[in-house]
Amino acid sequence: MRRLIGRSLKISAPVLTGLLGMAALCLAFWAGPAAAEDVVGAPHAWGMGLQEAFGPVKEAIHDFNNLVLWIIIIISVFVTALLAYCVWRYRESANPTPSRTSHHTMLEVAWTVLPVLILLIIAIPSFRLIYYEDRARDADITINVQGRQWYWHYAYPDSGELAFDSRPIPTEDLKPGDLRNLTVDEPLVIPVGANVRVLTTGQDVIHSFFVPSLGVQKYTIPGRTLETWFRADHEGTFYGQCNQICGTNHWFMPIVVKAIPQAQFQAWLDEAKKKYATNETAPPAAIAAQPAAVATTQLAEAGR
Ligand SMILES: [Cu+2]
Repeated sequence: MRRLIGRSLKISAPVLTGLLGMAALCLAFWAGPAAAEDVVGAPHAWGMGLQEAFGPVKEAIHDFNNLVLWIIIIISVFVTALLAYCVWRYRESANPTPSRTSHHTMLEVAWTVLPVLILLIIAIPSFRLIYYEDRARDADITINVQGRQWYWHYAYPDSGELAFDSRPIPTEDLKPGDLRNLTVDEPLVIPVGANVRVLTTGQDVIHSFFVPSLGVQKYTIPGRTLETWFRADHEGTFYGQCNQICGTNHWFMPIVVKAIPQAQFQAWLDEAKKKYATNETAPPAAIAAQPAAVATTQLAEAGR
């Protein structure tokens, strides 16, 4: 009996995890879908699941997430039911003389082989997704993304010297309708429906270019160039943030991607080439005013 109880207790931790997961899932369904908004690709209050997909990469991520979620649900339900049955069937009053069995070869082979098979079922689409995200096969446009402390620098190598900085807008300067902590002065503009190759580098420390609704996330590492890609299948505005701890202002490194029709994009390119012809930008006043704090942070990071 003790052995049986001990074995039951061993599987109670995953059960607890499963139950908590199911509770979170129920809450997510209860919270319901996002209200219709003018902007797309942004977080919203009480959002519990993944952000809505607006491109093929994010759709592939959703598919993989759903597959794993269903496997988790099935395992959680199975283990919970098995545990409940054992507790009821082998309670002391119903089973006063417990079995002394300590090994069961077939059972032990089964509970080793089955998890291996489940892991294989997860691994194959997982690797497929990693390679799908890895690089653009038929890129229509290339964009260089450089993470800097603490803003973004975008360059369009297909369009000569076109490059500009994208800096966050402080709360006090927001206009009506702007999203707090997510709005920038100069968004990254792309043509809708185009496969966008993204080449990332870091200027100072490691940042991460992350736009959840487009399914793009890549480290920006000093001295290295990494590749990924995305496509926006809908016109709109898609918000993201640096999601790699990169220093004092890490929390305030928003990303805005604007997808516009191809014809408008050409017009924007012509305008942008004139507008950003002199790409001289001063550091933001807020950062320039706190040199001591920044230096302390950099020292602390160097010590890590
Ligand atoms: Cu960063």
